[in-house]
Amino acid sequence: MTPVESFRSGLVVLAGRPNMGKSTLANALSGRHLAGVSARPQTTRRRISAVVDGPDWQAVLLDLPGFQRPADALTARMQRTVEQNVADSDAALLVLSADEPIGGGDRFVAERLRAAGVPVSIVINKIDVATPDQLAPQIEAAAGLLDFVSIHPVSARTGEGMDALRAGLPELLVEGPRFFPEGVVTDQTEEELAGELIREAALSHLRQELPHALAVDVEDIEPAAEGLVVRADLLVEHESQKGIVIGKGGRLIREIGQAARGALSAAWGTPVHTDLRVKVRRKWREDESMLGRLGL
Ligand SMILES: Nc1nc2c(ncn2[C@@H]2O[C@H](COP(=O)(O)OP(=O)(O)O)[C@@H](O)[C@H]2O)c(=O)[nH]1
Ligand SMILES: [Mg+2]
Repeated sequence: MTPVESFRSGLVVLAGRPNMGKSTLANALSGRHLAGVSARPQTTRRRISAVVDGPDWQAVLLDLPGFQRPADALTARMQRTVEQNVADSDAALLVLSADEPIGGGDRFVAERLRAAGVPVSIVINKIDVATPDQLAPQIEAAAGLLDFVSIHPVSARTGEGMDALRAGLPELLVEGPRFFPEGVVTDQTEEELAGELIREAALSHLRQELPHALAVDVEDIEPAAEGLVVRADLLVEHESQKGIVIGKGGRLIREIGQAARGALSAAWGTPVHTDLRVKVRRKWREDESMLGRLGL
């Protein structure tokens, strides 16, 4: 008789500074657009699970906000989410960027992972924008950060190195059953995904200063004559910000809606309409009940 192959599984946190490409990696590895991606600060505010299935293993990637120093009730909650998920995880991917020097921020994250005592693989992302002579010293510096299982230079954008990264995931897992049934890719609700992709669309159209002040509150998702309609409020903190998000003659909010409809239609495989309103909610970032309502 052949022995029964054991199944391996685990919660694997994506840990790193902001803007290293953690959310891009979660999307690329799961093959789905689950997490908002942008070069703006605070793109990721909540934990998003992205399931990666192998023949005899399942890794649940936990995409998280980047490690940061709390500045208000919102960022305090975000950092708490990071710390809790690192503490509860089975393993971690420490995500670094190939084109930025490894520094104190990366060492801080590495130290937290070391203290958590979980196996860590290192991902050096964005190799598409690094020169060949940048990469070798970067790999050497990364290797000095902490004990690791493996190091993967990759580009989440072009896909280079991603097969090897995926193939290395089971090494980080432990013997155990699936967390999610086969075919399920996330625990995100449709409302949460809609909020995430609308915010991504908004961030890609907005300037540097606004991202911190912007939140998306999805009111409802209903069947339309064709496909679905998503009704959502874009919350900002000041009247002046409202004008910025709406844009001249409503141009910006229309562009945001168009980008969000494209992303949501692709995600759900059905036409999606959006009904977006911009509202002022002063100090929502300090309002614990509002943060609760927004799932933050
Ligand atoms: N050139 C390049 N850019 C990338 C790559 N992965 C992510 N990015 C970009 O880096 C920025 C931050 O990505 P994101 O996934 O939101 O980073 P996170 O904050 O770590 O989740 C975005 O502009 C991405 O498009 C990559 O492999 N190559
Ligand atoms: Mg992110």
